[in-house]
Amino acid sequence: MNNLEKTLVIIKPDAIERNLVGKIISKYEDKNLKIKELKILKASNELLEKHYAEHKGKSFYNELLNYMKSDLCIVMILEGSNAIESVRNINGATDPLKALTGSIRGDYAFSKTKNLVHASDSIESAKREISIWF
Ligand code: 3AN
Repeated sequence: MNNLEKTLVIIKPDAIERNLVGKIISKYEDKNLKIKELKILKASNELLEKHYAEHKGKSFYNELLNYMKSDLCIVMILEGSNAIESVRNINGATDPLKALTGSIRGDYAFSKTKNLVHASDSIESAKREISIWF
C-alpha cells in the first residue's frame, strides 16, 4: 500500500455524549483506515498537558483541558494509505464554520473547542501522540 502511515485519533467527550461514535468510526473505515488500537478512558491532566503542550498559554488552553478531562474519550490508532492527511480531511477544519460539508466537523460540530475529534497533523506528531496515549 502507498505511504502506509499510522495516526492518532481522539473521539472527544462531546461525540460520545451525542451518540456520534458509530458514525465517526464508519467514516474512517469507509476510507479503508484500519483500527490498530482502541481504548476508552478519562484522560488525566498530566496526559493532556503533554498532548496539548504546543497550545500552553493560548487563550483557549484551560477551557480545552477542562473540557477534555470532563468525561470519557475514545482514543485510537488508525493505519492506512496516507492516514494522516486522509483522517484530517475526514475530520474537517478546526473551526466548524470553515469545515466542509461531508467532513465530521462540517456535518456535526458547532464549537471550536467541542469539535468532536482530534487527529495528528504530521508523522512526527503521530509518533509523539501515540507514545503519549499508548
Ligand atoms: P486540530 O484539532 O484541528 O488539529 P489544533 O491542534 O490547532 O486543532 O487545536 C487543538 C484543539 O484546540 C482543537 N481541536 C480545538 O478543540 C481547540 N482549539 C483550537 N483553536 C481554538 C480556538 N481558537 N478556540 C477554541 N478552541 C480551539
